[in-house]
Amino acid sequence: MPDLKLYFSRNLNPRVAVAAAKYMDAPVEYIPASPRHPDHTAAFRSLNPNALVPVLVEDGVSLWEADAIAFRLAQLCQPDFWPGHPDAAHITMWVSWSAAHLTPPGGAFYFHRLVRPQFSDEEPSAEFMEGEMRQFREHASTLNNFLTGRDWLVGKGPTYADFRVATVFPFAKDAGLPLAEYREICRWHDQLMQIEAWRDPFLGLAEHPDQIKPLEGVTA
Ligand SMILES: N[C@@H](CCC(=O)N[C@@H](CS)C(=O)NCC(=O)O)C(=O)O
Repeated sequence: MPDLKLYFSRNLNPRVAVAAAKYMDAPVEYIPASPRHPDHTAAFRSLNPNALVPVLVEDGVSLWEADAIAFRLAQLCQPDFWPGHPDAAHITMWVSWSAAHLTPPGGAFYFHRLVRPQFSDEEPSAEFMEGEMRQFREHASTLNNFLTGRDWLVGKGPTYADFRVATVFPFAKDAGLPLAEYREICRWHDQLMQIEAWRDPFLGLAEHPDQIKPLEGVTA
């Protein structure tokens, strides 16, 4: 097994990568990171030019984007979680669909209700949020209809499709997303929440330090 370091924060996309790594019991070292802290951004760009987490460093080589990280960890640890699944193309369909359609409007609510207030009072316009809500409802309906009569999105057990499509759902209540209106989504997500890696991916992981220290394992 290669040496694997997973840089994460407790936000939306790193949450998915950490949940996938935990679910597959991947032997990664979890390193809390704050790539947007002014003291860290320059150094972090040597790991990810976008200065974002998650990043997986495998034997010194960086891989960024939660989906690429889940794909690689599945290759190493549990191929049928994605690339080795007999319906891998369907899993990729959901990964792609959620990135293009469901997660952006859901993410707008996550960002403006939960993240942006931590550093800015500048509210988006009501028209903008209404448009995002319309988009969210349209795609949530698609998902809700598809889940009718199905336990999981692809095949008979959880795959990365379920994790990725559910990206914003753990935050739905606090972000003001009307998830309760979608019965099938609630049923499916309650089932996902029974998986400890999804329910509480950060369990046992180091907190982000109050005092920002030099970034572990990185030389700027
Ligand atoms: N497309 C990227 C998005 C990564 C991203 O936007 N990361 C955000 C968190 S959701 C980030 O690093 N923000 C700074 C932080 O969390 O400290 C992915 O899917 O991995």
